[in-house]
Amino acid sequence: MYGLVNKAIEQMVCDRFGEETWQKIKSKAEIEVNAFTSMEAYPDDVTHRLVKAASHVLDLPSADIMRAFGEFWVKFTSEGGYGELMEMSGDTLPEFLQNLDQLHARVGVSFPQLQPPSFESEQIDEETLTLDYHSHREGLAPMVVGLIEGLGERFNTSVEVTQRASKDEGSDCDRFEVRYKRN
Ligand code: 1MF
Repeated sequence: MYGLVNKAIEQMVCDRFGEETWQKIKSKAEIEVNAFTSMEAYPDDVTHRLVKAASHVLDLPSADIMRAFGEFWVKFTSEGGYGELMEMSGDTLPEFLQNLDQLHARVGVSFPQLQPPSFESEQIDEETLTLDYHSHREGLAPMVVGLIEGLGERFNTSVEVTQRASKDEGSDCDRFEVRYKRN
């Protein structure tokens, strides 16, 4: 994934636990580089190693870290140079989710090494939608829960996310049910 993702992990850890903890995590993950470069594509393994090492050092389940990271990513990108991209992608939670593929298509024009996921949402009733998440990558479903929660905060909307199908359990994609209400 692009270094931007690893930089966001670094930022989240440093904000919450400080620089020293980040150094521990980096060393545990056997990361040799001093600093990640946003626009360089790194092997996915680097990101996975960071999450695993953080789980070990912080004594938290990997899924909790990925979920917190998803939430953090929404703020990080909105405030860190991608605010316009985020604003273009919708004014409400359901609208934003509808436009996610378009958002990734925009990023992919400039950054061809992007391997964008694909999201398909279906409105069930006024307060419920389902979201199918297709990715080239494995094991990121907990991050998607956090991303939806982060979008809930962005749009002042309470969300309750339940995973309804899982690629780990043989489904062709992960599926989430999202119950939401604007505050
Ligand atoms: O392939 C990638 O490197 C990649 C990186 C980040 C693909 C997708 C994403 C974003 N996505 C991460 C989790 C899913 C990964 C997967 O299943 O394969 C989160 C998508 C998302 C969901 C809900 C709300 C907002 C979301 O993201 C908004 C977004 C997405 C991408 C970027 C910014 C905001 C982005 C911008 C520039 C990038 C990389 C990603 O690369 C750079 C950065 C700086 C200079 C040059 C290139």
